[in-house]
Amino acid sequence: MKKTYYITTPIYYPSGNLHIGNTYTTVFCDALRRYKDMRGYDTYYLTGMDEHGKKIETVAQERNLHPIKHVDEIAEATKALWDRMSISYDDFIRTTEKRHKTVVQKLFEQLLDQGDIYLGEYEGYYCMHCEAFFTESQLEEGNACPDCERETSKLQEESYFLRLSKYQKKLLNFIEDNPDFITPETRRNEVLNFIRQGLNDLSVSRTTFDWGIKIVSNPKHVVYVWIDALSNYISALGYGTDNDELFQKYWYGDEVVHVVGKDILRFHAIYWPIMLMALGIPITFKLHAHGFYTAKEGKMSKSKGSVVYPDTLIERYGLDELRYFLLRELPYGGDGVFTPASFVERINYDLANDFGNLLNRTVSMINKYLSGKVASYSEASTEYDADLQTMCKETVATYSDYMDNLKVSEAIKTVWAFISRTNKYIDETEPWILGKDKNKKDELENVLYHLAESLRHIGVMLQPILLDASQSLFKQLGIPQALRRYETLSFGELREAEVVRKPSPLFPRLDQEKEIDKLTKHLRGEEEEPVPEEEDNLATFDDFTKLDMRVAKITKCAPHKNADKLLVLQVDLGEGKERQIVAGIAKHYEPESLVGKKVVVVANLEPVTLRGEKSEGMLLAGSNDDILEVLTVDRLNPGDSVS
Ligand code: ME8
Repeated sequence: MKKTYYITTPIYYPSGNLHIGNTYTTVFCDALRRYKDMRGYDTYYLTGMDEHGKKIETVAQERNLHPIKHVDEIAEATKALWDRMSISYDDFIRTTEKRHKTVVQKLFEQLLDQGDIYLGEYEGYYCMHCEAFFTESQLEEGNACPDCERETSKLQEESYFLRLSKYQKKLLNFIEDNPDFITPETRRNEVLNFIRQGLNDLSVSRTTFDWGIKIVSNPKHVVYVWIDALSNYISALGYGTDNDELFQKYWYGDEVVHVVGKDILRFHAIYWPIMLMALGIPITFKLHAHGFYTAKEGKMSKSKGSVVYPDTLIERYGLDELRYFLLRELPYGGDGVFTPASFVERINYDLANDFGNLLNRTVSMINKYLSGKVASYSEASTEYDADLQTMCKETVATYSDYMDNLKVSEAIKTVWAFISRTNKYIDETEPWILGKDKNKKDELENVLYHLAESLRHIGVMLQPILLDASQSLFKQLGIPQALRRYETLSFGELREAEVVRKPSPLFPRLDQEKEIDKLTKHLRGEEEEPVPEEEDNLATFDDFTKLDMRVAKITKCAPHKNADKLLVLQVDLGEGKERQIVAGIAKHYEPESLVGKKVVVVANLEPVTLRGEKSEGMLLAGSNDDILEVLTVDRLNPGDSVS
């Protein structure tokens, strides 16, 4: 029987589009899940959305939508994002689903009946963002929330409480007896210190708003959003229902891992275990809290325009490039910084130069010197061979150890050290010199075999990280399916292979300066700057005819959710399918006033994503110091050409 592995991400708040922070956790869990699959585990990956609470209700109100409409939209967009990112989740739980609500209501009543939850009164300061109460002494200056530094408001209300104090000792003992329950160790110590200061009972219901799960025995209360949210890890498995097979299999299985960011450690390390203890459910999970991605200037902030969204990065640079960066740049236990320069440099140095070039050179040389065929294995004959083989073996062991211990960045670094070693092997063995001497054919075969076999190992180890590149490597080297499996990682397993005639670069090199500049501007929400006009910078007739300008009818138009200056338009170009265009004209037009207008569009511009919205074309407009006017036409029809 296979061992089981159940891994979860936090369920994210649908307060806006997800950024690279949430993306990191999701990709991190995806890589671990794929790794465990490769190691022969029976795996289950859960993610989802945390859709209740005052904060979500407020965001929906601001958008003039019923909360359910708002969360439906974001949940769909999130699933679409995960699909685009090939996230291998098995279930996407939403806390507004009936299957979840029923479980939460049931467990709340159970805790109430048992006396672990009781009715009392709360007086304190409430932070809407964190959905948490604080006492006056806990507040920062200006009555600010100690967690997020936003302003809190004073509240007094009837509330249910969970008896944390009753379980304090038991929890402390549990954490002390299970040194690997919380990782990294620094986080574990934080939790221990916090508990040792003493736990106050936790307010677990709210009466000041509606958007939540009602308490069955007293429906003027809704369940506190964290009690609601934490329960997802078992409600999704069917806990407490007639169909709890998944719960029996995975919760009581071999490994259960909750991955969270450091911001929500306390909820998972204190409230969740205490809820489980009170419910009589064993704490089978391990908790891993990772660090945060920040911008260069510090915390990513919407108002400063430093929040990075994954969409453009994937579209312009590729999924593997983003996965690699995210997983590599955040060290175990630490934080990471996203800057356009570090992102572009990682692509060029690590992916294109070190890794991509190694494959490219190897395939080219096997074609040039051995007519495309990798010869069968012969024993290590030089010290270089021996050294490479030893390092290959050690790399597999270290990589596996790191992955087993959730040290994904460290695992990747280990593989890259081996990539560097393999590149060095080419310099040491100089196959181009061996190729000139007919008597050195055996030696040359041996060298190229060593390169191909090393690359096979690299490809297998990178399968959970680089989804397309690892498969392309196998294809280009002609590695059969059977030898792409982890169990075959032993130097010499590769017998023979036929490489492709023409290697294709795994990662195209980027024009570094240009891309850093482009990305920086994009993140700031600035449109591409026009090329400065110079006197001798005349456009040729050919330049002009390259532009495909057409009439388009605007069918819909709305403000861009993440940028004040932009409007998002749907246009009909007579293509049978509408296109979306993002235009920087929000200061000059009310969105509705444009609907129905026939405008001129450059239809063959390279598509771009502006603040998360795809734009497939450009509107023509004229301007002077006072006005900006979109060019419109009268008698022409959508699709008619303009020249
Ligand atoms: O806290 N760097 O949801 P949330 C890395 N609904 N990871 C980051 C990050 C950053 N800058 N920003 C966010 C909630 N994250 C609750 C969870 S679970 C029962 C309920 C990731 O949308 C990280 O995993 O605020 C963090 O813990 C999570 O997103 C918070 O997501």
